[in-house]
Amino acid sequence: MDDLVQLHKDGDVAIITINNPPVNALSPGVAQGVEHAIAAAEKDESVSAVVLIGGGRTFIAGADIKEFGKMTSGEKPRGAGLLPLLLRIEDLNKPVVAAIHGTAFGGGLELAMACHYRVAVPNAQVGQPEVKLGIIPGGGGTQRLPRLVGVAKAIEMCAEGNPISAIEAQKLGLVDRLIDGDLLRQAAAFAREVKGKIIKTRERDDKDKLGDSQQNAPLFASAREKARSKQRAMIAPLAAIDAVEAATTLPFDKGCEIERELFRKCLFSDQSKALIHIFFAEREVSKIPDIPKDTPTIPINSVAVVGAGTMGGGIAMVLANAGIPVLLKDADQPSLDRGIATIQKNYSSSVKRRRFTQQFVDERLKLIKPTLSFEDFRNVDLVVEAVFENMALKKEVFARLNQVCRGGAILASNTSTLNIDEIASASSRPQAVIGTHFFSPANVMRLLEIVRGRATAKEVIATCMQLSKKLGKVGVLVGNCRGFVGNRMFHHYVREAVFLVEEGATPQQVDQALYEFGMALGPLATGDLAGLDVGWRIRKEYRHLEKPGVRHAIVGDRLCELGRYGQKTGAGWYKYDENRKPTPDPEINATVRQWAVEAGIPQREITSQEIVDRCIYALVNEGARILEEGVALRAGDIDIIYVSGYGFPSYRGGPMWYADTVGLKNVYEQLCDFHRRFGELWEPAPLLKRMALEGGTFAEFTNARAVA
Ligand code: 3H9
Repeated sequence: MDDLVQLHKDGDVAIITINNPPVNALSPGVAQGVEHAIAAAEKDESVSAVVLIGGGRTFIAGADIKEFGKMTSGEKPRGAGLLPLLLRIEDLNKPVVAAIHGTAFGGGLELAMACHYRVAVPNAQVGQPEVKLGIIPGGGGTQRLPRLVGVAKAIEMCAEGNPISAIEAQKLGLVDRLIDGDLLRQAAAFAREVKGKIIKTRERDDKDKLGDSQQNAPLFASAREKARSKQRAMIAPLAAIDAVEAATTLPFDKGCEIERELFRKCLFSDQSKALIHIFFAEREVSKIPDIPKDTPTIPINSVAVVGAGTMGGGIAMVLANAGIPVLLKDADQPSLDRGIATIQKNYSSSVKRRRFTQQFVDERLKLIKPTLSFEDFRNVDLVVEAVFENMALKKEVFARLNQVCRGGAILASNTSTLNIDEIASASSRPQAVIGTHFFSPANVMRLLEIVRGRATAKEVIATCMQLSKKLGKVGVLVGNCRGFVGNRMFHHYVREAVFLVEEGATPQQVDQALYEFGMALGPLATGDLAGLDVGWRIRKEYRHLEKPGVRHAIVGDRLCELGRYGQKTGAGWYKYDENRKPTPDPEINATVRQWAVEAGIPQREITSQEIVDRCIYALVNEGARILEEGVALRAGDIDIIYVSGYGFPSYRGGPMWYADTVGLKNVYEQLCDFHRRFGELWEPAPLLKRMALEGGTFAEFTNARAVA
């Protein structure tokens, strides 16, 4: 056969092995290779059964996602499609057994379902994750899956995209046998058991599990309702539900036609392009040009966290959840006790919500050891400082760490805005110092900004990048500047949100417009959640840097002066009940309006479009400066930061991808208009201007000096 697919024989069983590392995606040539092997097995009279298996670490992770971009840009598809192969296998008069390890995802599961039997190792995973890429299964998955697992489970798997274990798959009837031990040998033995028997009903003809319209109607109705609320504004989940519904009302071939149509509609949508961009960008973030994959790393077997507040406690939980012992330090016993009590409370609510079992939580809690003494830090491999955001205090901590920590230990700061080089200057080993900026709540948010200081050693960076994966985070390397990437951009976004309120919009109007754009939470509600005093304190610290004559917001400070810090004080832009449920506060809206009028700010009607454009383009313009300065490695890195840390809708691909989608020329023209109307804060970033005038996209932009 060829390189991608091999055929060999084990007695009377033909073994077809797919070898397309790293994940055996169905790249051009794979389907043909399998088809040739099937044809050869059919012709060979000494073959009585076939096993289909993946070489390397997995069965088949699905269609080759790289090919989708080519399809939508009009390139002719290379190689045969998957559908004819599936029918060919199903029609073969010798039993075909799919032997699954690793993952059978997307087209991989579709291929397995077209086989007559499936066996799997218990830790294998199977699923139809296509919706996460903004598409739906396109190889009959929405038609065969309900026939195998029933309508309710098929809707869930196709519309939500989460995989299930082989153990669950066996209970559902999707896997025929679980195999402990040598998968290939036992799959061949299974094939011998079933050879010569009447081949199990072809899945496409089987209707037993499809239910009737009366049973199914409430399932589809509730699935649609759930998709509309949990996967807000996304088209693929609803399309997946429509396709599964077609399986219940139409013959198999017609159902496949409907699936195909919906698949194409989704594939050619902006949402799918954005989500595929996010898929690859998330994998790209770990590639750092001057830090090769084989850079040595430092084993992290124990960690200390300084500061048992909200962030420190959350970071301790993240580490413990990954099985790493943590020392949690605070300055005095009451603060430490409060920190530990909060951790216990958070864990018990996870048990109540069934996220963790009691046993898991008990084990994690044992890993977190409270301490009041830096002396206990002598043997730890990593320290994460998470004290109050104050330079003098941080420097004091780093000077102390320098005294007590062993040589080779990593000294990390969870600062969200401060200069990492200045923090490092408090120690005599700046090469060991790095920023690890977790996002609140640290045990929930996926983003970890990893801040490279001037002297940070490559091993230290490689170790933190590796650790981020172990912690279930997406680590993004950024350069050192005030606010790094995420908060530096966010500052501009919130600035515009507050300006809009000062000019006549209500906080609710601003938040609603951005929520409808797709943000998880509006900027003002986010401020209330994070605490308005945080920004207030920072603004006061940096007030001396404000340029005279440049507009700065006034009403945010005035709210804080009234003690309205947000959720924690029961009032901010909104008022909150004891369960922190927000309601608009007409009184404060009127007061804010009065402050703005007194400050001489003209009042007017503001549209949702203006709210979205001003807030999102403020992000984009600053993102362009960040890219040009090399504070981020790639536009995709900024997108990942925003999607995984700031609630930016993944189906819009992140702010930089969104700008590319709108067209940089259009964005630039809008920025010029804002510049004319609102002054120098809107001066278009030079990179954006250049690209708008000369052509180009952020996605293509590279900066050889970035984050080096
Ligand atoms: C589909 O099947 C549609 C059908 O219904 C239609 C049929 C007509 N294609 O994630 P990793 C690359 S849609 C191309 O770091 P892990 C990935 O980019 C597809 N490339 O490893 C990376 O490359 P690099 C449905 C792929 O062990 C490398 O493999 N399937 C694909 O952490 C390693 O990836 C999915 O959505 C692919 N399908 O996780 C599954 N998959 O080294 C998507 C991976 O250059 N894949 N690559 O950066 C995954 O969920 C994870 O990759 C997986 C492995 C769990 C498999």
